[in-house]
Amino acid sequence: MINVIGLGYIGLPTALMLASHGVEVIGTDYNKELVATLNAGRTTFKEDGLDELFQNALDAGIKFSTEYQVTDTYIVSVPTPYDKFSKKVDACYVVAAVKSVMEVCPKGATVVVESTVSPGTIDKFVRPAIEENGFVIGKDINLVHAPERIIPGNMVYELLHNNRTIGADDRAVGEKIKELYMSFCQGEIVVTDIRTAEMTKVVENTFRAVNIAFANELAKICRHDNMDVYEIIRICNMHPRVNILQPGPGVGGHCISVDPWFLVGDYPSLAKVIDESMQTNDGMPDFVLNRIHEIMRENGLKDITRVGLYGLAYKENVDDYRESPTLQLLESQERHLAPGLKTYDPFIKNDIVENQYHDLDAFLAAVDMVVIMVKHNEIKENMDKLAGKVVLDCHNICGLPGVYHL
Ligand code: SAJ
Repeated sequence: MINVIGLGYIGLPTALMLASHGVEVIGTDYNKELVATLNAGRTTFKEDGLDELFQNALDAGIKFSTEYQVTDTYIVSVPTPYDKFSKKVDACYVVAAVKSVMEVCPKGATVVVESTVSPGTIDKFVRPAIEENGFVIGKDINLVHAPERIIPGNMVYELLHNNRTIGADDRAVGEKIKELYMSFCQGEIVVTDIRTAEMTKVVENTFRAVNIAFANELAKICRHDNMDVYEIIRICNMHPRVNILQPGPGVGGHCISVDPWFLVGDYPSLAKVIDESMQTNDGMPDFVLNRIHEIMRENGLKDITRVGLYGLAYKENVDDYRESPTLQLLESQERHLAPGLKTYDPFIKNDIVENQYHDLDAFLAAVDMVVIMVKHNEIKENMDKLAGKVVLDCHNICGLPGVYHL
């Protein structure tokens, strides 16, 4: 039996996928409400194919509990926040979960850490948490790091098809865990050591962050001299060895906007390009805010409360708003002592900010200017409703005449 610890964005789909492929699974989370919701037969977030996967897993006998189980294999998939000041990973949840596992697990058990951690975290924090219980790693407890790679918005497909990395001290243990993931994963699974697995995961997200920063910097350069950044990127990308990403109103989510900071925090004098890139991305909401004020002036609009931000999620078609550029922009606007911007997001049903609407038509009726912060399918399908509004399209999806861009 596998005990999956942490039933959030990664742990839950992983647990469901294992259970749907014939593995006996019990999912554990310390959040009683979350466990109760799952036990009542409801998923806790929206994702393509997740509800069907959930049903398959229930049919296969998956169970959810707040208790850690006595078994031989644990997958730990809990959050790894970062400390905003030191830029270092905060491994407290991983360490707490591993310590709780140590209280119940028998000798010979394998602990797989799936949570993303910065290189060296397992040596620095996880090994001591195991050893302080008197366990000898490699003899009493096997340790594995298997960072996930799935992308929110396409998680179920990517769980099945992505290649994976497994880091282990002992090759044979790595191969055994590889077999477990092969119960559902159709991609290639590489077995390596733990430090390499830690580093590859952070480097992958850093690669993307740096490339998005490059696109964002191009957007700023092009804005400065009134060039069309989208047309320039489109043409450059016709070169066989150029593949530039898209500029946007900022970089959110709990991965690309966080993980690269681990490298800056740990190697401040070496990670220069990464540091600059992260600052460029983090500066985008302020860049958008300046554009809003510029465009308001140009159109004689004086009332900030008649400006609406479309989208609160960190990216399109997901309901996750962690580190969302819209929230960053709202914070910035409030620092300028002029709150009042209106917002709306079809995926966010609860009230998370002031002046938030829950109906597209009501939102549009309340504003003269719309800023497209997130390219949800809903707005793409309702472009005609933007007629007559001043529009700042941060994703170049509008195609309407007179629309403003980054
Ligand atoms: N974004 C841009 N321009 C782009 C692409 C993205 O501004 O061209 C923005 C998005 O709008 C969003 C942010 O970047 O705000 C991040 O979105 P994303 O879709 O690039 O990535 P995430 O954070 O949802 O998922 C990433 C993925 N990592 C890589 O692609 C290298 C995913 O595979 C990882 O599993 C995930 O991080 C994670 O959990 O680490």
